[in-house]
Amino acid sequence: MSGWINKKRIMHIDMDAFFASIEQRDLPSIKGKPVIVGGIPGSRGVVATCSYEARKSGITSGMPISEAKKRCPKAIFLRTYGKKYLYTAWQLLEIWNRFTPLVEPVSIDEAYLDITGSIGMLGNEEKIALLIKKEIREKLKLTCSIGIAPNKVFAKIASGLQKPDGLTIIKDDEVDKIIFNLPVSKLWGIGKKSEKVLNRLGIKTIGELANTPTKVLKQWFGINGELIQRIAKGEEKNKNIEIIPLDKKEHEKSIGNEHTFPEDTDSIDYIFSELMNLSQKTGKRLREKRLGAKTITLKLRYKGFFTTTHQKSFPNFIYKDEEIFFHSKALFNKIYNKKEKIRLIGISLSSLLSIFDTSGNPSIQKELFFYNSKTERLYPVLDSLKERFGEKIISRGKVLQYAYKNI
Ligand code: TTP
Ligand code: MG
Repeated sequence: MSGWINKKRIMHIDMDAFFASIEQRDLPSIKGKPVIVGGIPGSRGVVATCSYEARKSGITSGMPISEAKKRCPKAIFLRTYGKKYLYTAWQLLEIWNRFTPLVEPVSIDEAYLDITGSIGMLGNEEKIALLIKKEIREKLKLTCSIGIAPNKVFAKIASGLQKPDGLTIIKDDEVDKIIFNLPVSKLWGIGKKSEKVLNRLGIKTIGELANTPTKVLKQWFGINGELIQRIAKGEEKNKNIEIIPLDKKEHEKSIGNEHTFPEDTDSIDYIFSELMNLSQKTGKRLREKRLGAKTITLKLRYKGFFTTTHQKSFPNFIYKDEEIFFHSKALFNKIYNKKEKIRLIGISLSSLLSIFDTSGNPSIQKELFFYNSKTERLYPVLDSLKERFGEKIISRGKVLQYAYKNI
C-alpha cells in the first residue's frame, strides 16, 4: 500500500472525558471520583460523558441517567454547563492555533492539525505534541490524547489508542504494522452490523479491508463499499484529506431534503406527514453539523412539473424538528394551490451558523451546541438512535400514522 502516503503529518487531538474533566478541575473535591455529567438522578436525561473512574462501571455516553445510577450508585451526578464547555473549546482553539495555522476543529473537544510545516520550526513531532499537552495542562488544567499519522483517518484512530493522556505516533512505515492490524471496528463508520458482514467475508483488519477487491465490497455494501474501503486506506469521506482551517472552512451554504411522492397527491395529511419526515431529516443533519439556520425555503413541484419555492427568514436561529416543521407548514399553507396535486416537496435551510463561527452570538452558539430544556435533551438521543438503527426507527406520531396506514 503506498497510495495513502501523502507526505503529511497530521495530528488529531481529543480531550479526555471533556465535560467531566472540566467539572473535576473546577471542583477539586470530586477529582479522582466517578463523575457523571448529563443530569441528576430522578431527571430523564442521558449521560453526556463521565470520568474515567465512572467508565469502570460500564457507563457510556447516551446511557439514561437512571441506568447510570444503578450501575454506579456512588457516582457524583452533575448537570451540564454548556457555556463553560464552549468557552473552554475556544480557549483550546487559541492554543492549537499557535502551533500551526492549519487547525480544523471537528467537534467541541477535538481537532485535526496539519503540523507538516511546523516540524522544522518547532522541533520534531513528538516535541510539538508534548508542548501542546503541556500548554493544555498548565493553562487549562486538562489532559488530552494525541495521535499523529500520515492522514486524518489514521491520526484519529491513533489518538484513541492510548486514552487518557496518550500520545501515539505512527510513522509512514508503521501504518502496515499498527493501523492495518487493527480490527475494522476501529474505523469511523463501521458499526456492529458492517463489522459482522466484513468478518463473515473473512475481512477482520483494516489492512484486509484496504486490500479487498472493491468489486467484492460493492457487492455487499453497494456504493458504501467503495467509501469504507477509501476510509480504510486513509482517504476519508469525499477524499477530504486536507485540513481546513476555521477561517477557510465554509460550512454548507444550505442543508435540504426533498421527497417525490410515489403518486401525486393532494391529501393534506399525507403531505404534512412527509413534511414532518423531511423536517426531522433536515434537523438531524443540521444538528450533526452543529449548525443553526436563519432561513427556511419550501419547494413544491406540482403534477405538471410547475415548481415554486417560498422562503422565510427569522431573527433567531432555528434547529429543532418542530420549528422546521412549523415554519415549513406555514409556508405550505401560504403557497399551496389547492387545485393541483403535488409531485414533490422539499425543505432547505440556509443562512447557517456554526458553534465555531466567531461572529455569532455566544448564547445562540451555546444553544446550538447544547440543547437545554427537557424536550431539547431528547435530540441527541433521537439522533443517535436513528444513527444506529436507521431513519425509520423513531418518528413523530404523524409520520408513523402514515407509515402504518400504508402497510
Ligand atoms: P467525546 O470526545 O466523544 O468524549 P469525552 O471527551 O467525554 O471522552 P473521551 O476521553 O473518550 O474522548 O465527546 C466530547 C464531549 O462531547 C463529551 O465530554 C460530552 C459531549 N458528548 C455528549 O454530550 N453526548 C455524547 O453522546 C457524546 C459522545 C459526547
Ligand atoms: Mg474527547
